Amino acid sequence: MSPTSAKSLKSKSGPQSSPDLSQSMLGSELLVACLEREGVDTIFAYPGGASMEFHQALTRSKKIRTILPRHEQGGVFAAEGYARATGRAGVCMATSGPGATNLVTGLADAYMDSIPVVAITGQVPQSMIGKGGFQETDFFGMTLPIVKHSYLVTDVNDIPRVIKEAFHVAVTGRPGPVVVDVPKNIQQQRVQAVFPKEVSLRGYRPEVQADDDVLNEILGLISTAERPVLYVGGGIISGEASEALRKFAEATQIPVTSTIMGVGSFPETHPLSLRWLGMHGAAYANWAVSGEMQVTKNGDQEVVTQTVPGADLLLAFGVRFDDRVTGKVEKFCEKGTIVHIDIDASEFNKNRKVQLAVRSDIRYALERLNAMLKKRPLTKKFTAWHKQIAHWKEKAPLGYRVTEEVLKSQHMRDHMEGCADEVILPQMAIAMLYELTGGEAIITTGVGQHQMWAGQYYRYKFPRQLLTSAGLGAMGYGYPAALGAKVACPDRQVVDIDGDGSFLMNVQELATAHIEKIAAKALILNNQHLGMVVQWEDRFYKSNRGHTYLGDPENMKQIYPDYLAIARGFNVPCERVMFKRDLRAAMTRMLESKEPYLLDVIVPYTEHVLPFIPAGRTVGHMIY
Ligand SMILES: Cc1ncc(C[n+]2csc(CCOP(=O)(O)OP(=O)(O)O)c2C)c(N)n1
Ligand SMILES: [Mg+2]
Repeated sequence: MSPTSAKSLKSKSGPQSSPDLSQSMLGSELLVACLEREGVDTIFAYPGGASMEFHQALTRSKKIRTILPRHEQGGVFAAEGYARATGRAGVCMATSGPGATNLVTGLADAYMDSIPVVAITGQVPQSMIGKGGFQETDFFGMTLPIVKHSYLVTDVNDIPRVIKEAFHVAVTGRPGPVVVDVPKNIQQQRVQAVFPKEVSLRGYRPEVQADDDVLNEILGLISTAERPVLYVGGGIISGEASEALRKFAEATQIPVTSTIMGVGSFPETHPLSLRWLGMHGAAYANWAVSGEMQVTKNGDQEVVTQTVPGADLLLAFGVRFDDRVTGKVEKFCEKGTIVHIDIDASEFNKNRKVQLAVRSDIRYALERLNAMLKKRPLTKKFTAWHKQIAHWKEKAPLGYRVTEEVLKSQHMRDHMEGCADEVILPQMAIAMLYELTGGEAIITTGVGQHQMWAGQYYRYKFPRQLLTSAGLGAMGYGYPAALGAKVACPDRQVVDIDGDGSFLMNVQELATAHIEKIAAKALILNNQHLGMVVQWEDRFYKSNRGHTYLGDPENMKQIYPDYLAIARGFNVPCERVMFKRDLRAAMTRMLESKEPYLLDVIVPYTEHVLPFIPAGRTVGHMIY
């Protein structure tokens, strides 16, 4: 068998052909062949000295579309967007050193939100490792706390096994990011390809199923409960358990609240939906879980007492009791029995002690529960509980209005030219987007107030519809994630609802969108501020502005930066809207565009996201 160099491959079968697997190949070609075998159709890859061998091999792949992001962080966020939209592993690649370190935020994000990502990085040649050579960083070591698993490939023959394992680990059990670091000399070595058929990882058994006894116990708890609530999270989505959850909720008539990660796992338009809970969640969801509370003072001491009881049974499925959900954790569903089902036992009793912890694949558990309920239907209807919840929904619906603060704001003086009734509130713009897209769009977000409003004023009907950096809260996530989602789902409308601060953090990805013809839209709710930090300044720091203004202090009347000019530079169409009367037509043009599109909506910065439970406080402290 004659060795096949990249050059001879090119001359034999043209630049687009795959390497012939019957012949020996380069390590780099072998890795690309392995990716093809995993069904990878897209990779977000930025080249450099230590990874250009891979890029050379990628130019010859017929199956993989290589997208060049304009920053590695854009690439890993796009891979995450792809993964969140599909459930398949998102794949990104970077060179050693700065290329790899630029991936770190995205890996941390994928780790926090349990998103399957495979990140392939070039590394300096093995002979240079540990010598502090040009662009050497210990990427394996650096990322250890933020990956599900990682590999430093030290033998070219290991590539097929490593890649197969990497994808298996990323998507099975509790999903997460996997790093594969490959020294350059290994990419350049010749090898005879041998592909393993199966993966066998000692000690890794991601498939776990609850036994019937414990599931029966759960049904027993439901039958004796008066006020049960389902608290569901991202595990329902990654576990493909939405359909089973809907059947279970309908069979038991138990109301459902979700975490932000769980948004869409249960249709928010369903009568049993309590929307999402936590710091900025629906008041009625928080009350349903923890009860209504009153805070009184006893000298210096605060006393929190429950005035109306909340859930007496909390079914926590595929969640992790994040502090943004629980607030002061001792008061979270203080008086209820908690059943926690999760695939990852390390979450049990980590943040909140529970009465019953069950390790299981959530879809299996729900389907089994549904089968049991079919045989022995529940007779209870929880009528009084539903009445109480209806009362709470009436007492504190989500809502917004033009307040005195808005009318007196700098925004009004500088931009609105006395047209007070033409002001666009950020919530309004999102509600309009919901209407104009029929609630069908895939939404991504940045991080901040706009993110919370995107959660509140768009209603999500299906899983993988809201793609947001929840656990890490990484600004700059929105637009690159939208690109990844749009590449994965080209027939869907994909809109990034973004903040002016967040959007600017990965603004360079407008180039990727234009050059790669990815028609993801960006709706910027431009308040010229780091709005969420401003909100905290207003509430806790007497409105003293600590570097939260993003505009030009010497010319506050001007909108800064000028996204119209920026977008022009990228050849991306862009419009700016300041007055309500222009919003609908502009948004329609954005949605109808077949190209990437930017809509810069100028909104006041004075709005606060409500409801609001300050960090570490209780439902009794909720402002709504
Ligand atoms: C990378 C990063 N840096 C800083 C923060 C802290 N932070 C959270 S929200 C926020 C303000 C975001 O501003 P913008 O994107 O304009 O959204 P807005 O709140 O105004 O809607 C900041 C600075 C963060 N979450 N991520
Ligand atoms: Mg802002």
